[in-house]
Amino acid sequence: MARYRDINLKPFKNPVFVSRPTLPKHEEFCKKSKEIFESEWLTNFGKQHGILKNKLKNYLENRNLSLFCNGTIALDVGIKALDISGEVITTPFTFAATPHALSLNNIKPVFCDIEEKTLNIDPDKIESLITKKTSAILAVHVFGNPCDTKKIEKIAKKHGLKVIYDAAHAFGVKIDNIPVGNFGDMSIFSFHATKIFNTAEGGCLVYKNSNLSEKLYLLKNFGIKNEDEIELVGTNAKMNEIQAAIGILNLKTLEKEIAKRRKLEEIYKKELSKINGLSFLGKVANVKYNYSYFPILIDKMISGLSRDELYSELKKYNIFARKYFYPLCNNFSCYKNSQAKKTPVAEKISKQVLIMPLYGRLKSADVKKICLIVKSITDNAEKK
Ligand code: T4K
Repeated sequence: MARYRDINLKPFKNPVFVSRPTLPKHEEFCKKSKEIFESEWLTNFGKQHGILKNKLKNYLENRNLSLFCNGTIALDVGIKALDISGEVITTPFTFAATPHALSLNNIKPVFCDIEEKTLNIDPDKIESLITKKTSAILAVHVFGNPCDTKKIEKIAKKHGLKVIYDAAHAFGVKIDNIPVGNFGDMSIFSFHATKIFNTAEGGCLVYKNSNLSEKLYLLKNFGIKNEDEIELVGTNAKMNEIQAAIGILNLKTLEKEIAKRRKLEEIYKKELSKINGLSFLGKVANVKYNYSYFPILIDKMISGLSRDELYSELKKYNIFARKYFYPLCNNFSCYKNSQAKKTPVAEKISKQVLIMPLYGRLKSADVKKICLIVKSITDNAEKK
């Protein structure tokens, strides 16, 4: 029943982006930055860095934690610290940073197909990709939906492989009440402006083996052991004091941000649930979600409308949804030999997925209006 096609909806006055950074109160930030200015200490493991590190250890319930200038460098350094080499099995349905961090370490990413239910790497398809050169599995908790850690780690144990989780989207997520970073050998988080918790740019690693602490420190600080000794080839991956200060302030409001997003997701689901050919991701039991993204899937065969058509129509209303993750990593020209055809589920999903705007400052009324616009676009498609 087409009921929405004739509604005259005006475009949003200002662009509605897929995400907007959570920001601390400006006065609070000014106070913090005054403290930093007065200390005349801007980076290289300063006071704010120390405070944030301790707060995050508590929040993530992990005593092994290292801060970084961004999530990509954290992953790069983590791969080096674990001495991973040869081939690593990973997902093609992720941001470019995931396979690039492997390639930049001369490791071949071997792309494994994904599960339709979670959009994460399909554990049942991992074993057939293991060769003599495989040294690790790099799984991604896509959109904050946790991977099947039990199955992945069972396979890893059987074959003597390391497990790294790219938890860039999963800060604040818990599985069976255990913070998501406590699985596998190591997890990376991104604190980019668009993430649920941000330090403008930034990231961290949490890891199982405490013996890695010194190596990680050296790898992220030029390999400098002391003024007389440079022990290894390291980079500059340190988080600075301004980044850390933003993190300290944003951590205070994180749970509120998550709660606001949960409410907005409920509105989206209620309003969009009856559209033919439009579906949402299922939730995994016993998971505390962080509501970092709101993905929808559009099946053109049923809705009469492709994801690309919906994406373009939304733009006319000043709504900038995003096609995460399209193109698939194994369709990038630099990974073309990896044959995306071997990952049919990922191939299909990458053409159907659309991430809708979701952030705490978005108003309920705006989400309702976005839903009305989606309904009118899909109604029009049905009419054709
Ligand atoms: N692993 C995974 C699975 C990842 O998704 C990512 C990053 C990483 C690793 C690497 O972590 P980092 O090295 O980034 O810490 C964005 C983010 O830049 C990227 O962090 C994120 N994933 C990816 C999924 O999304 P773009 O190219 O889409 O960003 P951009 O600039 O188009 O921003 C998206 C929207 O957000 C804009 O339309 C407007 C809004 N925005 C953006 C910024 C930067 C704001 O409102 N304010 C801002 O400051 O990659």
